[in-house]
Amino acid sequence: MFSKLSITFGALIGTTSVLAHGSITNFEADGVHYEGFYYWHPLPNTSPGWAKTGDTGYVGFPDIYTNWTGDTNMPWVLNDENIICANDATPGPTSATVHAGGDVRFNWGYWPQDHHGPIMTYMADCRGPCETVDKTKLEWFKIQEMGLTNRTKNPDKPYSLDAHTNSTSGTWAVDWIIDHRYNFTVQIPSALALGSYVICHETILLHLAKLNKQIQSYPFCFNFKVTGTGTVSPQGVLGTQLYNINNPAFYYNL
Ligand SMILES: *[C@@H]1O[C@H](CO)[C@@H](O)[C@H](O)[C@H]1NC(C)=O
Ligand SMILES: *[C@@H]1O[C@H](CO)[C@@H](O)[C@H](O)[C@H]1NC(C)=O
Ligand SMILES: *[C@@H]1O[C@H](CO)[C@@H](O)[C@H](O)[C@H]1NC(C)=O
Ligand SMILES: *[C@@H]1O[C@H](CO)[C@@H](O)[C@H](O)[C@H]1NC(C)=O
Ligand SMILES: [Cu+2]
Repeated sequence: MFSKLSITFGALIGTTSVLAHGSITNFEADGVHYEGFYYWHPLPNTSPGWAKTGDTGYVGFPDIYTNWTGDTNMPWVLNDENIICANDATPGPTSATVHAGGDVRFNWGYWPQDHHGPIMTYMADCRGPCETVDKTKLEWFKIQEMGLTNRTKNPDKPYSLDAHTNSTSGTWAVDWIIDHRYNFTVQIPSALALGSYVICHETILLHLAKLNKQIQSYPFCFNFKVTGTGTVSPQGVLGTQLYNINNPAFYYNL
C-alpha cells in the first residue's frame, strides 16, 4: 500500500493517498451490471458484494493510520481468517447470475502505476445459500491466474518505492488492468456444476515484498448463482490454507 515515506505523506494530506487505490467498483455478468465497492461508501443494498471493515478492502494492517508499529513483517495475514474476503467480511445479501462458460467483467475503477502483482480468481461452493454461509468453511478452487506477463523492464511501469530509488518493473497482471481501462474479464468454467458460489477476485501486491516482506492482499468477493448443465464440482482449499509465507513469490524483487 505505502512505503513508510508515503505513510508520512499520507498522514499529512489526510485521506487523499488512500483514494489512490482501486477496488471492484462494478462488474458485468451475463450482460447485467452490478455495483461493487467504492472507498468510504457502504456497499449498495443490491450489491452481491461481501461487506468488510476498512476503507480499501486491503488486508495487511488492521489500522494503518493509528496502529503503525513499523513492523512490516506480518506473515500472519496470509493464514488469518481475515484473508477470506478481507477483514471481518460478511456475505453479500444478494447474488448475481452467470451461466457456466459465461464471462464476468470486473472493473477495478482505478489502479496506481507503481503497484504491481498477480491477479487471481477463486470460487467456493456455498453448498446452500451464499447469503448465510460461514466464510471459514468455504473451500476455494482457482479458476484464473495471471502473474508476470513480461520480464522486460518497462519505463512505463514505474516502481518508485524500493529504498527510495526510482526503478521500473516488468509487466504484471495489475498492469494489464491499467492498460485495459481497469477491466479484467474472467470466464466461469463451462463444466462447473450449477449452484451457489462465492467468487473472489483479488490481487496480491508485491511491490514492497523484497523491501520489507510486506505483501498486500486485496480480495473482493461476490455471490453468484451459476446456471447451466455442468457437473464438475472441483475440490477446494480453506481460505486460511491457500497461501504459505515461504512461497518464493512473496520475496520476489520486482
Ligand atoms: C494494534 O496492533 C496490536 C498488535 O498487533 C493489536 O493487538 C491491536 O488490536 C491493534 N489495534 C488496533 C486499533 O488495530
Ligand atoms: C515486453 O516489454 C518490453 C518493454 O516494454 C517491450 O518492448 C516488448 O515489446 C514486450 N514484449 C511483448 C511480447 O509484449
Ligand atoms: C525519482 O523520480 C522523481 C520524479 O521524477 C524525482 O523527483 C526524484 O528525484 C527521483 N528520485 C531519485 C532517487 O532518483
Ligand atoms: C470497461 O470495458 C467496458 C466495455 O468495453 C467499457 O465500456 C468501459 O468503459 C471500460 N471501463 C473503463 C473504466 O473504461
Ligand atoms: Cu499503495
